[in-house]
Amino acid sequence: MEKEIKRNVSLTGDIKFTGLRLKGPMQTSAGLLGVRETLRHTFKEMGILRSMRSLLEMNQEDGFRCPSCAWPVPEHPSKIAEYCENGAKALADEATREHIGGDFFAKHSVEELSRLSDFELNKLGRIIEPMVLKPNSVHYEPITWQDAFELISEELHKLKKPNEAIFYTSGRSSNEAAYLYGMFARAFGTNNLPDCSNMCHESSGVALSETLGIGKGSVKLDDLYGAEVILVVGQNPGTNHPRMLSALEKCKKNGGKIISINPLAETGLVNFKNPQSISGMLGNGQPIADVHLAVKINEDIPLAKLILKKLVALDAKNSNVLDHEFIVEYVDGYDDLLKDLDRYDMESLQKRAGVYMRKIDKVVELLAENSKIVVCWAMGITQHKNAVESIKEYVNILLLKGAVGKPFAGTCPVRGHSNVQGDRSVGIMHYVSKGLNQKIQEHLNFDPPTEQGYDTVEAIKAMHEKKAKVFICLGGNFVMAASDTRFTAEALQNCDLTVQISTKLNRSHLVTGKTALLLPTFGRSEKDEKNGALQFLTMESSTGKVRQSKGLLKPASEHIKSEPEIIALLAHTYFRGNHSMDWFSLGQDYSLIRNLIDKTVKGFKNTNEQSKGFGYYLPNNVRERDFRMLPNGRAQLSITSLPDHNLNPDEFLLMTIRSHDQFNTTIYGLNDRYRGIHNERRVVFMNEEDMVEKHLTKLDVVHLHSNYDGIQRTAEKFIVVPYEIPKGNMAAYFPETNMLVPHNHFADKSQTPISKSIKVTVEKVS
Ligand SMILES: Nc1nc2c(c(=O)[nH]1)N[C@H]1C(S)=C(S)[C@@H](COP(=O)(O)OP(=O)(O)OC[C@H]3O[C@@H](n4cnc5c(=O)[nH]c(N)nc54)[C@H](O)[C@@H]3O)O[C@H]1N2
Ligand SMILES: Nc1nc2c(c(=O)[nH]1)N[C@H]1C(S)=C(S)[C@@H](COP(=O)(O)OP(=O)(O)OC[C@H]3O[C@@H](n4cnc5c(=O)[nH]c(N)nc54)[C@H](O)[C@@H]3O)O[C@H]1N2
Ligand SMILES: [Mo]
Repeated sequence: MEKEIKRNVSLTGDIKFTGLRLKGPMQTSAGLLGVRETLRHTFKEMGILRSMRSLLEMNQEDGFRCPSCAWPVPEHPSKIAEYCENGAKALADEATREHIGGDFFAKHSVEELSRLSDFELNKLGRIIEPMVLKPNSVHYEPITWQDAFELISEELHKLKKPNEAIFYTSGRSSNEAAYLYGMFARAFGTNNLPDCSNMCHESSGVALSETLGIGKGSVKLDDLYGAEVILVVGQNPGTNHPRMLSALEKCKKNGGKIISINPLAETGLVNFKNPQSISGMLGNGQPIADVHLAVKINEDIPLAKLILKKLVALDAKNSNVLDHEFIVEYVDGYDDLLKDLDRYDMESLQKRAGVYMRKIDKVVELLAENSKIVVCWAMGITQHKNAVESIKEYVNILLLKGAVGKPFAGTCPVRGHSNVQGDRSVGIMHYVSKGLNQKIQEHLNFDPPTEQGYDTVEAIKAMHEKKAKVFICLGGNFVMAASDTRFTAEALQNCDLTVQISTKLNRSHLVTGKTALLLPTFGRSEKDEKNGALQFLTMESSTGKVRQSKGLLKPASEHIKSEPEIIALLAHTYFRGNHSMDWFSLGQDYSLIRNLIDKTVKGFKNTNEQSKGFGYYLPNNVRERDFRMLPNGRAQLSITSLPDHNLNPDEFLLMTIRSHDQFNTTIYGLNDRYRGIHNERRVVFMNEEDMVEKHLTKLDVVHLHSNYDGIQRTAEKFIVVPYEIPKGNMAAYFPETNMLVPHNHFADKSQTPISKSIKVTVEKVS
């Protein structure tokens, strides 16, 4: 038995300031500056020729899908630039020429590496050979692939129950890899399949399933082009879904109106210069939002109730404001909703929302006069205690307007990771789907488990309590992405084995179980050839379209493997040929995986052929106004309650948001250009009146504390930046602030951590 040591690893890296320069928020997004930034990042990381070749293939018919967000690609993509600045940064990040392997890890211990910041860790480059961290060591050392698979198999065989293993997925994965992974977990005997959706759009899945019968959005890209009104709620598309701005611009050109609902006036929504057109690059740009409602953090429910009340009042005068025909034919709960709305008075709702009445009236007018309405939303809505109810309120608006299941109208939860929706579709979920289980029995010939597994927060708790001992991650940076960094770190360190299938180094490779494995894999832009045949992968966009993706770059090293092959070989080693599925062959020819997906997953059909070109749409009941999967066969209006924050007088609500130079926990750079922040991430945005009350001045340094259930959590050292943000609200970047999010406080029903409304106090550092 090897002696076990306790490793002294840092969860933050050495905390240091990097030299903040404040320039004030920008008025315009994208444009020439966006193009310049794109080229600067890619040339530096990838070299000029490789950059130009790959950028021209990104999102094109026969190319690879952008590894950044899940925004769909138009049928006729722009030949110049069907990518955005941040997509190009994602590409540069994975296709970097910096590499690390055995020599590097022999020189640097995990303890030493952990003192680097997340930005510095990511810069080290691609991991190019499998590595193991043994229980008695602080240095990773090379391991052969076969030994790595044997080690995992052995640990899995040692477990008393299959539920002691957990299989996490980040939404970067392909349908093929995710399917194999989900099926391996089930064949092994567990539904412990938490994924990044649990921290992301789980609330949307729950709210939409309960109201409309499917946990996905209903609109297609063309619906946005022709919509009369689009609400963009709790989302920052200029940074996180930049190609969406082209769709919003198109909508406006067709006469549509855009309403932004957000505590911050995010730059992308204020003005946008389309990099796909010459006039866009050189002209003055296009204002995107016609109305901006600066709602207070997590006061969307009072705001939506106020809008609903006003629409109902207008309808009482002029009965064609609501779509009564649609309501009578398809909707449940109309009378109850009206009765409930009567309980609230308009003035107190407005006060809570913190938005001027005349602006709300402008929005109500637009909604009253039009019926082709789309609501888009993202993390500003999904990461609160009452996230599910907030989404349901916006669905109420759509249902009363009949703006569901017809062209140019519907729901648009804007997904995050580029294939998070596809991973879910093909079976990455902790709950049990009876339909899928039946198909597994029928076509894969094994009995899948029937007991629900752990989601993300339950997984952390189980590892903390030592009920789970093996933790495998298909992508992601779990320790930094999850809430309550310290608690999550303890949970991981309690495991016997943690396995990370990754492209680049991150803190989850340093904060590990007793034994840790690092299995390096291909990025999406890399060419995947097996036995002389070029393989492709498939992904599903935010609007439910399945499309193929073919990499073109030479892989970072000959010693790395693709995700499907890694999973297939692991399963092959674990079962030793003693299983109904031919795991080995599946990892060699992905068309075989797609055949199984077609046979077992609802909606997938002839994917090998249909995914070619621009792909095919999966069926979606809402598009057909088919609500038969709901209890009464009807869409459901919802009655919600007002959020109760129960703030102490000295507490603020803090939202943890993304800067322009990051992809989740991957930090590309230190600027948040649109918000005027340069060369620093440790900033906290505050309302100037709040600063006066707290005796704080610009550039003061503060600690942030949260206090839940008597436990004080602290994130140290943030520079105060005065900003236009509602009074009582603050913003700071994640993952630096994840320390503050209590692991046991999450959204009702969806269990998504409350990353956008954390109660905090500020303490000035003397
Ligand atoms: N470049 C880049 N692209 C990305 C990502 C990335 O990190 N970088 N991440 C990907 C992923 S996984 C995801 S999930 C998406 C995330 O995309 P977003 O959801 O746009 O990301 P956040 O930065 O979390 O932004 C949340 C927005 O909600 C607003 N907000 C916060 N609280 C509230 C509220 O209570 N009400 C309302 N109405 N608004 C609120 C904030 O001001 C902010 O504008 O982006 C994806 N795309
Ligand atoms: N406070 C706070 N916390 C949050 C959020 C928030 O808004 N606020 N947002 C939440 C959300 S929406 C999400 S989705 C999660 C994100 O959580 P995760 O999905 O866990 O995190 P990522 O940062 O996307 O993971 C990045 C790592 O994935 C690996 N990687 C990159 N590309 C590939 C690939 O192609 N294959 C494989 N196998 N690995 C790859 C790299 O090693 C990289 O370091 O974070 C959540 N956490
Ligand atoms: Mo996400």
